[in-house]
Amino acid sequence: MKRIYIISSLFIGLGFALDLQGIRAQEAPLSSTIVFQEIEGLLVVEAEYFYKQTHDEERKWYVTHKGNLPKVGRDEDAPHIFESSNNAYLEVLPDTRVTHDDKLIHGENFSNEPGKMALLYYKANFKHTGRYYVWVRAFSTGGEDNGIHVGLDGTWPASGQRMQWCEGKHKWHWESKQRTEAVHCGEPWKIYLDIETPGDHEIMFSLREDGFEFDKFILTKEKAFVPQGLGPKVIVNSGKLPPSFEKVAEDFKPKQN
Ligand SMILES: [Ca+2]
Ligand SMILES: [Ca+2]
Ligand SMILES: [Ca+2]
Repeated sequence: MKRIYIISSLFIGLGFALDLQGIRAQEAPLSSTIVFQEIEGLLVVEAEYFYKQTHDEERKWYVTHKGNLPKVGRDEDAPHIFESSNNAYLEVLPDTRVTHDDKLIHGENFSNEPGKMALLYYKANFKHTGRYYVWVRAFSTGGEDNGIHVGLDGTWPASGQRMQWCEGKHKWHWESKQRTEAVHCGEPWKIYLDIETPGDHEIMFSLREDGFEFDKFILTKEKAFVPQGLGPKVIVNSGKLPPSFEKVAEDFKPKQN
C-alpha cells in the first residue's frame, strides 16, 4: 500500500514538474510520416507538420493550438490561433529579444547565418523541376520576430537566406521577400529554391529571430502568384493528414493558472 502511495505521488509530482516547465508542450512531431506533394508547380505545407527538428538546444519550435499552449520562458504576446491555417502554428521560443532595446545575442536569440539554430525539416515530393518561389505565412508583432531562413536537402542557398516581414503586422500575413543591404524590409522574388531533380526532397527552415510565428508555407513556380487568406489546400503524397485542430474565437485567451 505504502509502495503504491509512493509511486503514485512520484508520478503526480513528476507530472506537475513537467507541466511547470512546459515540457508538456515539447511534443514529438505531429506526424513523422507525411510526405507533401507538389502539384502543377505548387507545394503547400502546414508548418506544424514538420517531421523532425534539430539544433534546438537554445531555441525550439513549439506547436501552438487550443489544446497545447507552450510556456517556455519569455513570450510576451498572446497566442494567435485565431485565423491560423489548420488552427495551429509554430513559435520559436523563448523570445528574449522582443524590442530593439533587448540585447541581440548571436547564437541565442538571433542567427544571421542559416542552418545553425532550431532547424525544421519537411518531406516533399516533386513532379516538376525548376525554380520555386517560397512564401511563408507569419504573424509578427514587432521588429525582432520577423525573420527566418529556408533551405533545401541539407544546403542553405543564398536565395533562401533572411526572409523578412515588414508589412502586415498583428495579423497572419503571407510574404516572400529577402532582406538585403539596400532594402532592410526585403525585396520580392529573391527567395526561391531550385529543384533540380523530380522525386523526394527535404525543405528546411531555421531560426533568424526568436519569437517568429510560422503558420504555413508554399513553394510556387508561378512568379506572379500571391497566396491569399489561409492559402491553398495541402496535398499529401503519402502518410495521413491528421484532422484539423479546434477553432478558437477572436477573443480567445488562455486560462490563467
Ligand atoms: Ca510570442
Ligand atoms: Ca524576438
Ligand atoms: Ca498552420
